[in-house]
Amino acid sequence: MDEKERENRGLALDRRTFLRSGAAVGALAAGAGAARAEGEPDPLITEVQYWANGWGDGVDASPYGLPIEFESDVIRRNVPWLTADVISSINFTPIHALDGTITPTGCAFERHHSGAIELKKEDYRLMINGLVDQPLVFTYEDLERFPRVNRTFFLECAANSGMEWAGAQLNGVQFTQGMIHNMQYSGIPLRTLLEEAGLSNIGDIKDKWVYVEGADASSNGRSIPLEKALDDCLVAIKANGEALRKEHGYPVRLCVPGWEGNMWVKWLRRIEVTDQPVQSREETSKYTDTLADGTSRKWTWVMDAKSVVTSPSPQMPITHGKGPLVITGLAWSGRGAITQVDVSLDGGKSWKVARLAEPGVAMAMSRFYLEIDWQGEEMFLQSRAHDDTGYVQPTKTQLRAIRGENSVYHNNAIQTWWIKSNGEAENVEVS
Ligand SMILES: Nc1nc2c(c(=O)[nH]1)N[C@H]1C(S)=C(S)[C@@H](COP(=O)(O)O)O[C@H]1N2
Ligand SMILES: [Mo]
Repeated sequence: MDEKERENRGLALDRRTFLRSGAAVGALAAGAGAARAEGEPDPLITEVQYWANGWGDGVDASPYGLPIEFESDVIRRNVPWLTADVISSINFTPIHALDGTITPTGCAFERHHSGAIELKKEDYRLMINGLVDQPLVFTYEDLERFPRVNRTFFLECAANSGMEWAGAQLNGVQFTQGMIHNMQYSGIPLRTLLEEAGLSNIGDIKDKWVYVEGADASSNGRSIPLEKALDDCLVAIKANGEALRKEHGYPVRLCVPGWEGNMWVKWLRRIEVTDQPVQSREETSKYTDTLADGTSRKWTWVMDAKSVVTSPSPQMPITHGKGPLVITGLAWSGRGAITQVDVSLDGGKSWKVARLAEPGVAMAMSRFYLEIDWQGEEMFLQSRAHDDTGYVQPTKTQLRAIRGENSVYHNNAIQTWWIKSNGEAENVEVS
């Protein structure tokens, strides 16, 4: 842009205006971390930069957009020692680097037991059989012709925070709480499809079940009470407005709102209505909680209320020095909506009520903020969620008193970050 063009666009500025206000601008910029002597002009303001000196990329440079290269560290990551190989595997959402509540599908965690399969819409079939009036098979096109709804839900793997039972272990909220994502699903209520097959001969629904399985080799079969299936389960064909990612179950997955991620069968292929649970591998030897005395607690389906501060946190140290600090995090409950989140700066001795970005939505994530004036003091930062059933997120000590230390799954304890005076953060436990 030459001087004339600037003038035409009303952008003409007297260079001396910049120089005169240099001191004030300099002071602001210094606060934001730029190393420059007071009074010195900021070339980012006074000089025409290369990005303003020619063409940017054309609109066709990237027909399906990817994040800009400067954000290349906002990616899923795994913990190499956690699973035997990359096929039977798990990775973690970079929740430390995200804001708002919707998880971008590209960086949303994945868990698959026998790898992610490639299943074309044309090859897709969904069977409903068992105690129905008329067994049915739906194609993908059939599903598209049923009335759809849009719902936002979190999906949390029951093993989220599982490595933290015995003590603080992994240094990063991505690894300690990142087996979670929150998406807006478009889909058909499972009730609609079950009613299409007909449930007139099944009697009392209270002692009936559906057994759901996927098209992958693991099948990931799970038994779900028919009552839940008829209540709010969704057969999802889109997430965040677009087709499901292959790794999230393309073309169709089941949503079981508020209940453990394992029940959210991907590549959904069959739903059998039964009069008893199948007692599959996934609901007996796995996803079961071992108590202090070695016995197992049967079926913990609902994910209890939980929250965590995502920033500052070990992967998000405070780098801007003293002064205004935005503390933020996520909260969710499988029993209903988040009504309140408290934040403690002193390891749970005292609490402040955080600000919810939006009113809580049942079985969906809430974002909270607490703005403080940080003067470089050490903090033991915690958050504590409340849901609309009155449930309050427990401390680790409270959880262990009931569950012992043998568990892997269903750890919804309060997380502590030790924020040091240099702004770095570490995963710790307070007693
Ligand atoms: N068919 C099938 N469905 C599956 C799985 C699987 O391996 N196969 N994994 C389950 C587990 S344990 C979890 S936590 C969630 C993970 O969903 P995501 O990969 O979309 O994060 O899917 C569940 N559904
Ligand atoms: Mo899971």
